[in-house]
Amino acid sequence: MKIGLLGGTFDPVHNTHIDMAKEVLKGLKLDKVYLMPSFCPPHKNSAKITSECHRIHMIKLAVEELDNIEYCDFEIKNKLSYTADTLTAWKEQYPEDELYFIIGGDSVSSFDNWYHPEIILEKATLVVIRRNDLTLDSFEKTVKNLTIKYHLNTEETSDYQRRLVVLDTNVSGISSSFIRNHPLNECKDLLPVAVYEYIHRYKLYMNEDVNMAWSVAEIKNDLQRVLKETRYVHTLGVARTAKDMAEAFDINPNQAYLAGLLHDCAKHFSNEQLIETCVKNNIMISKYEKNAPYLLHGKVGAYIAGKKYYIEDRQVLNAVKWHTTGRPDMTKLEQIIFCADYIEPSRSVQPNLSYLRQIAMKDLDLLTYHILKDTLNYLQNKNQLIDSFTKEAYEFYKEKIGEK
Ligand code: DGI
Ligand code: FE
Ligand code: FE
Repeated sequence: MKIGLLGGTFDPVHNTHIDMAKEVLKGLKLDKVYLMPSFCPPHKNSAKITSECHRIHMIKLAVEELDNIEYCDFEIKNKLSYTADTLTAWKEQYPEDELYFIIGGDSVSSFDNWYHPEIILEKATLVVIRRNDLTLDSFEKTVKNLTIKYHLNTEETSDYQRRLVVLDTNVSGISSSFIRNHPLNECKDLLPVAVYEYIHRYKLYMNEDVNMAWSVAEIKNDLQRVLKETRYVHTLGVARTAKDMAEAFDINPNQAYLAGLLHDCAKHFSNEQLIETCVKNNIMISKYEKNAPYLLHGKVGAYIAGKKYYIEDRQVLNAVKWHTTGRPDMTKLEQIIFCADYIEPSRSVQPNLSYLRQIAMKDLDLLTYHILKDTLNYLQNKNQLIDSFTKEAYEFYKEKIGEK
């Protein structure tokens, strides 16, 4: 077997690692390329390194859907920290394997100072990845010096030992430390999707001095990614309508826009996912919600807005939480999101829409009342169980407009 080995700490694994593995696999026609995290002795510097199990898990996620690129535990299992030892042990266990040890162009200058470089070169072909933007004279010089010093062969030959191959590639020059030191949402394009989500879920690399907040533009991008297109268009419609209404009723339009954007941020969750999220995070599920789990997308949406998008504004989170059922005595912001959801421009099937849109900027309580009334009618016709909050909200606003 012709085997490529890509070593490193992988803290975290990122797209450049994957691209390097792909280029070598294809370029040198190897059978496999292994991503092999190095063993870090527990006493050495380990506080700074992310726990081994996270690093391994991320590699497994990154290679999951790739052919012939795999995770390899050889160094970790055998507690090997030096490449020379690793390659020696590998050749003892698998003498038939033809090894290719892969390093980035930036590591080539320090290679001479590695532990027993001559052993490495005896056991494997050294594959040096050159990026297309890296045409440093020093690179050529270092390669030349290594070639002379270790009597390396740079030509294709049947005797693969003591060989160095420079592979010209298009891979980009990102590093793990860049990812560790930047807000995660700026690193999205640098990471396999599953790795990005894993880092987010386990809150890895959450540096105090890194501002983790998402901009409105980033939230929009993310919603566009996760929601179906019609749902995303609806979301933009609610945000815009809520902003206009906020201006009409004299509350903060930015807050309304944000709440509108986020109100259905958990709408793509399945019923099972909604329930699972509630159970895992101690979010109470009422008997109505048990009966119709999609009602939970408000509550779970508020949770996601806080956890994923780092929204801390309680008023915004409550507007998201209550947008489906409503509740008695809502804040103006809650009423606006509840109503904007119903009347935004892409809605078309609800009855009375033109009347509701007419009064939308004039009388918020009247609008709320009509929407609750129409919703109750609709649900009664469909023989659906009605949430007690919806009912109570209706009674509350019926009485409130009666007083006027
Ligand atoms: O998420 P959207 O589709 O934009 O809108 P939404 O969050 O208002 O959800 C709309 C659905 O929720 C609609 O089919 C009516 C339903 N709904 C609202 N209140 C209740 C309800 N369904 C039940 N079973 N009980 C309620 O009290
Ligand atoms: Fe909704
Ligand atoms: Fe909605």
